[in-house]
Amino acid sequence: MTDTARIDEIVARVLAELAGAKGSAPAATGGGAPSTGANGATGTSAGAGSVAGPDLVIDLPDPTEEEPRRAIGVRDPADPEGLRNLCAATNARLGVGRAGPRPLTRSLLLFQADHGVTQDAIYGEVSQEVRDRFDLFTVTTAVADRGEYLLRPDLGRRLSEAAKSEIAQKCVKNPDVQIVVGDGLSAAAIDDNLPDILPVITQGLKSAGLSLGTPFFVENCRVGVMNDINSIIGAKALVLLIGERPGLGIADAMSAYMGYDPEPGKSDADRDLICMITAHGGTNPLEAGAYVVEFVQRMLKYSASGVRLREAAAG
Ligand code: B12
Repeated sequence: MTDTARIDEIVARVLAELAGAKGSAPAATGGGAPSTGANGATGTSAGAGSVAGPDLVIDLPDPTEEEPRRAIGVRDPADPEGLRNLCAATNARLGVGRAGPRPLTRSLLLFQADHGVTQDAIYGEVSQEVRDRFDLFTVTTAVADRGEYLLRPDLGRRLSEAAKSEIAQKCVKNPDVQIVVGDGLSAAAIDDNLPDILPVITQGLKSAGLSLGTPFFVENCRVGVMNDINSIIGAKALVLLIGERPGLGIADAMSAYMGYDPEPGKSDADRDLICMITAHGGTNPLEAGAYVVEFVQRMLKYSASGVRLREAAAG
């Protein structure tokens, strides 16, 4: 028997067993997180076709779905209920079990799938549709490309020369509040949350009688760019909506970094932030928008942010 014939025979036998186990030829399950998709593999060999039909799909469950993600992998735990309660109390990877000294295949697949989602978030681009929906024009920092962005945070804190002149030309000067959107470390954070949070912030600030600057989008953006921006705009307060470093499980969290009168030389001690803005287990973006409005009003009331705001508010 040739090698190919033997391999076909083995494949045919495995497929027959699988088809038998599932009752009939299984269909792709699909579903799950869009950025990971289903982990399907299609059986196409002549042997497969002859045993279970050419449409047979061997499909593993999507490890990022809630049920497999939360499944307990420890075999015969001494205290099953205790372990269940412990695992239910956190998103951390507890009770995953092991196969000898190694992780279970499903733990490894979940880790790899989650890692894939973070890579998509970090290397992805904020959709043009979202930028257009809010009339955001795009400027860049002094970073040349995404690779440099990751290696040189200092360049992500400075506007490019072209950005400076575009902002100077297009933006209203000296508003009460300037809103800026930046990709930061997660494009998904902006795509998923901006449509909910931005209208709440804009409406809330306007209802409070505050004047708003011209919002825009900064590509390859770091938090510190707030200083460069405001040295052109001269707003009383600046709000930067930016993608946070993605975690292994939640990759679309946004932060709102806020500063009173940002200017070159100011640091994170002069800023405040609301973090983990996401509909996937963080602060819902609609609710977070309301916090931002409240916080900005506080900054304006005390003419301060960061540590100084704490001191001023404490009297
Ligand atoms: C990475 C990180 C750090 C790094 C930042 C270094 C770096 N180059 O990235 C290090 C380890 C230094 C750090 C330190 C601190 N951090 Co931190 N950090 C984070 C983390 C995990 C991600 C931030 C991120 O993605 N930013 C977006 C990217 C695009 O910004 P960036 O320009 O690359 O980096 C800037 C910001 O990350 C900023 N930053 C980081 N932490 C903090 C905290 C505060 C209060 C401010 C104003 C700014 C700030 O500093 C960087 C340089 O400007 C978040 C968790 C989260 N869910 O966001 C916590 C988080 C932002 N950090 C937090 C805290 C409390 C701190 C510290 C005050 C801890 C301490 N007691 O010392 C210090 C303050 C540091 C500072 N910059 O003054 C809290 C803030 C809580 C809040 N709402 O006020 C968070 C949300 C974690 C948490 N859940 O508790 N942090």
